[in-house]
Amino acid sequence: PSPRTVLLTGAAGGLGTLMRGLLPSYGYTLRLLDVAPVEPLPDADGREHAEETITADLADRAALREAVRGVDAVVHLAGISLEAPFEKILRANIEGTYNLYEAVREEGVRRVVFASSNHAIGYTPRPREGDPLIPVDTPRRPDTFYGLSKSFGEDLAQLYWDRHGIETVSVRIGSCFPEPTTVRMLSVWMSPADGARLFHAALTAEGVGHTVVYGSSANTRLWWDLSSARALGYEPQDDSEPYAEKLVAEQGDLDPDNPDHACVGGHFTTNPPIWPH
Ligand code: NAI
Ligand code: 15L
Repeated sequence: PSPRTVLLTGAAGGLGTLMRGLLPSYGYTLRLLDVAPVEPLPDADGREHAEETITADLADRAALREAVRGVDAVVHLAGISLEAPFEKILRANIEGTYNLYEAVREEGVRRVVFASSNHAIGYTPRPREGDPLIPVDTPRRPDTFYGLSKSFGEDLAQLYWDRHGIETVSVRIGSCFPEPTTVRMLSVWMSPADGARLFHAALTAEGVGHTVVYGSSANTRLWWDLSSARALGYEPQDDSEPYAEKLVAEQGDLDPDNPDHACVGGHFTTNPPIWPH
C-alpha cells in the first residue's frame, strides 16, 4: 500500500514550507517537525491546513520516536543546510540523521526519503559541452563538512537497508527554490513542483532498497543523469531555460577560468556560504 501519513522534518525551512504546500495534493497527510516553531500556513482559499506540528530537535530521541510512531514514511529535510563548524554539522546532520533512523527502526517505519545534496559530489568537475552527464555512481567528493554529512547520510541509509530492510531514496538535490537566481542554477535547479513530483515518486516506487537519485528539473543545461530518478516514475515537467537569457545577460556565462565555476558545487568549493545560527 502507498504511504499516506508522512512525517516531514525540517518543515519550517524553505524546502519544507514549499513541500508542505504541495504534497497534500498527492493525498498525503503530513505530520510536521522542526526545531523552529512551524507556523500555520493558510491555504490558497485562506483556510489553515489540518496539520499536526511537533517542535523538537533531532537530538531529542524520545521526541523523534513519538514523531515517527504510526507514520508510513518520513521525508527527512531537517538539518543544517549550508556549511557550518564541524561540531554543529556533527550534531544536527550526522547524529541527528542517525537519531532519526534509530527512531524509524524502533517504530517499524518502512521508508525514508533523505534530502541529500549535490554537495556530496561538489568537487566533481562540471561537465563542459559534449561531456557525458555525471552518473549517480560517480565517486563522492564532498566540498564541505556539510557535503560530508550528506555523504554520511547516504551511507547510513545504505546500512539501514542492508541491515534492517528500511528503504531510502537519497535525493541529491540541486537547488530547489521558486526560481533559478544564478547561471549555475540553470543547470541544477529543481522547480518546487518537480520537487513534489520527485518526492511523491520516491515515496511510492516499489522495491527501492537504497536508491540514490539527482533532484533537478529537466533543464536544458543539466549536469547530471536523471535516469535513476526517472526509474522511480519521476517525470520532470519544468526546465530552467526560460530564465537563461535574463540571468546570462545579468551575470555572464560560467567563466571557465573562475574556480567558483569549475565544479558542480560552485562557490561551496571555494567560499562556502555559512549557516547563520
Ligand atoms: P533550511 O535551512 O531552510 O531548512 C532546514 C530546517 O531544518 C530549518 O527549518 C531548521 O530549523 C531545521 N533544523 C535544523 N537543525 C535542526 C535540528 N537539530 N532539529 C530539528 N530541525 C532542525 O534548508 P532547506 O533549503 O529547506 O533544505 C532542506 C533540506 O534539504 C536540508 O537538509 C538541505 O541540506 C537539503 N537540501 C536543500 C537544497 C535546496 O535547494 N533547498 C539543496 C540540497 C539539499
Ligand atoms: C544545498 O545543498 C543548499 O542546502 C541550498 O541552500 C543551495 O545552496 C544548494 O545546495 C545549491 O547547491 O545551490
